Amino acid sequence: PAPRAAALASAELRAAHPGLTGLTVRPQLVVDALHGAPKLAWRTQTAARDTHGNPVARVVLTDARTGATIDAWDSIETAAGDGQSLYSGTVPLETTLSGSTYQLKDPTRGNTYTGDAQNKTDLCFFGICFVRAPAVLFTDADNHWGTGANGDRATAAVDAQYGTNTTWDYYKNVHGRNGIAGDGKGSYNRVHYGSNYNNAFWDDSCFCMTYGDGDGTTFGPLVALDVAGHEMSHGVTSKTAALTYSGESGGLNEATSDIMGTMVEWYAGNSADQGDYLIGEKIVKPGFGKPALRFMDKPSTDTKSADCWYSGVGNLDVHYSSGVANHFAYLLSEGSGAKVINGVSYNSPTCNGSTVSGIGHEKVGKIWYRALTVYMTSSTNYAAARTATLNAAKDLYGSGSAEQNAVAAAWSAVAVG
Ligand code: ASN
Ligand code: ZN
Ligand code: CA
Repeated sequence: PAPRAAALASAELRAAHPGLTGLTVRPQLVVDALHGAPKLAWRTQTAARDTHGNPVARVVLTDARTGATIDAWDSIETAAGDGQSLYSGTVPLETTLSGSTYQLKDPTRGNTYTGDAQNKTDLCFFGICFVRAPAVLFTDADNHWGTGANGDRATAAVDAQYGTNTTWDYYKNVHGRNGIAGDGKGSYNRVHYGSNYNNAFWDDSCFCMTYGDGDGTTFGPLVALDVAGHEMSHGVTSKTAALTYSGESGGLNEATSDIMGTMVEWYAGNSADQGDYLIGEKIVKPGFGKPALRFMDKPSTDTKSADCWYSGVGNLDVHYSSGVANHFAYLLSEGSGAKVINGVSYNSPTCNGSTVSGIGHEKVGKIWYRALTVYMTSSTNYAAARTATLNAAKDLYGSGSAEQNAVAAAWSAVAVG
């Protein structure tokens, strides 16, 4: 009977997702012709939310006469859509179908979603927020999002959601990390924060990403892939090494975000935003006066960042003391000297007159991630970062390996060690 089928199906969902809430159960009498001779069966649809708030759902098919389970399968209503982004072309999006409306929320990536901050701002003092700009979930009738232009408020949302998806995939597929916190739970994005707001930031307290639209003269909307990867990597750092955001550890915190944001951009393999060693090349406008925010091959190109370590480099703003590690990461990836990659010209000097050769950005991402998550701590400075990455390279490629030797040479080339 129906109640028995319903009880069985609910028990299955509860067993798979302990602590679920908002359970709904809907048994339907059907003729099952797919499992042997046609017979009367209960097709029971269950749905609920898990402890993270993610939707979970399962269908259980039971024999109406005997009550035996015939078949069962998970059945979350994920929909495959697409979006026209501002910077990354047309991109695939996994969304949630709720009733007849699509939501910009991805059940396959921990329910990451994107909302509209409606040009409002947070009001916070010393990290405590009294007012928060909203994140009004984007919805759509046909699951084709944005237009590729700013006139549609969903366009920036497409970039933000794509950036979160790509960052999620990079950490998961390359490093086996399940989400920013490693707990399978998605974060969320707010776009159109404030007005003419020339920044983007990660906030640990909401575990969320926020993007301004830029003033249109120095910056466009700050929703590019490397910016997304940069900001969300601040979340990864806060959950792992927790590098203190001042002094040399602060520079390493910033560099971690630049390095991993760059790895996300390379990982995406998107022809509209190809991999490079520049930060923010998509968001800068002519009024900024430079082709990117930061330049990893030669950080001093921005006129503020350090190329080489020196005693006191930790007194610089963290976005400039990061230069030493960004330079290290470029040299370790591509080597010193002049090089053109994907149409971008680089020319990376060394601080000790050496010539170094690179091992490729993929290995650098692996070494840095392992150093960050296994060896670095809140007080790691440049000397300790050298040791951390040497240990990571030893774990990954062996003691005395070419990779470990390259790590040593690249640090020496930026005057660390
Ligand atoms: N976009 C900046 C950053 O990630 C925001 C900040 O100043 N923390 O570094
Ligand atoms: Zn940052
Ligand atoms: Ca870039």
